[in-house]
Amino acid sequence: MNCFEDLEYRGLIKDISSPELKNKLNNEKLTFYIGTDPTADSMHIGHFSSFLIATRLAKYGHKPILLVGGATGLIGDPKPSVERQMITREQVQHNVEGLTKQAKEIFGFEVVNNYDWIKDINTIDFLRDYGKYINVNYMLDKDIIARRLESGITFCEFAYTILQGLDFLHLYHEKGCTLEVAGSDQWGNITTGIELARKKDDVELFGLTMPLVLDANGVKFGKTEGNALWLDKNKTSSYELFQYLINSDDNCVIDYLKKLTFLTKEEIEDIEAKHKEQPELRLAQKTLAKEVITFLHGEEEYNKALRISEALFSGNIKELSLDEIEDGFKDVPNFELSEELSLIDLLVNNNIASSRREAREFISAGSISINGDKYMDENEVITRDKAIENKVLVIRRGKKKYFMGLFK
Ligand code: 383
Repeated sequence: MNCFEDLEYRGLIKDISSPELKNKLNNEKLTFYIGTDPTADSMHIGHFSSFLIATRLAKYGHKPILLVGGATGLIGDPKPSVERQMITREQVQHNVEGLTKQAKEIFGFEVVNNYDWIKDINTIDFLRDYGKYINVNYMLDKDIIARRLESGITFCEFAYTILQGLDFLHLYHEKGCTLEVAGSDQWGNITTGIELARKKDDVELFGLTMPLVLDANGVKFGKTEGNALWLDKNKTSSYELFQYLINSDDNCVIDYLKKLTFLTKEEIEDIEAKHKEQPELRLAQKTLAKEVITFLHGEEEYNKALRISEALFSGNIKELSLDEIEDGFKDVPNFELSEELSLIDLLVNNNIASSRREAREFISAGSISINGDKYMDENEVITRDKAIENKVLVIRRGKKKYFMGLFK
């Protein structure tokens, strides 16, 4: 399979700026770039699904440049619905540092910051050197800008696309970059760069966009209720990521394997056949979790996530370290314990049971276990030595309800 066929097989091509790009990707070594704005200090899994194209194209001999938008982050790429909240320069700087470090660590490619070349362009030069080449009518035709005309758009955000366009031209001049890659929402910005290069320098630059990765409900991949899945493992633990990936819908998981892993077509087809036969084994989901977490955080983190999930499934809590328990039970109700107390007090004081009578019922029915052991004696006293590493009690009520008590 050649490079373009591989991208097509994986469903990674939404639009290309010219059919010629196909041959170029197959027969030449291109320098290309993909960018992100510093709206947070970590990328999330949605960025990952796009940025992975860098590693994929590098395997075919193309040269990636990753761009962090220290300048564009101060302006804000217009969203289809509303104007963005401005973020402070300090916040942008902090985010640039986080993203730069992360991009280098995860992908290992060159990272550039557009603040370095945009900060010194003065207003007159900006308007003469770039503004003069971009027709407002042309800008108004761009999908996102057109969608904002009703609700309103400031000049600040309106001008954003020209900055991204001049980045492309800058990287062409400085680094011979001839291709910009991105998710499909960036088509309008990519074509501004192509337009600028054509008009100003009479050269043809190229663009490629990828479709957004969606889940079974048509929601963006990685959007969980409330929170994003961050690539920083201090913000989203490997175990949380594992949970998300392992729960992928059967109808999407093969698509995710194509888009988010480097498994070959043959390997994916083999998994697909086995998965169809016995979906309950969740082979496809397990492979996805393994590939993605290993790529992002390394094999050790993957093994840790797997260990936590197996221990929680089998109830063998004592096999886990304190650190692993904290990862695995981050979201369960937790409380502090100052001294030893009776089992009944433990349950009632911490709202595990609503009354002493209910606590007794839970205990005699065998519904209470602590650190994996069933507690059936209502006169039991809970002492520190029952805690894992003398610190933590994982209390389970019934089949699924967990609580965590921590000795001070
Ligand atoms: C800035 C200056 C450039 C080139 C790109 C940029 C950032 C770009 C943008 N990208 C998104 C982001 O930062 O806003 N204007 O969150 C996302 N990307 C990638 C991908 C995606 C896009 O970082 O579709 C999802 O992740 O392109 O929404 O010179």
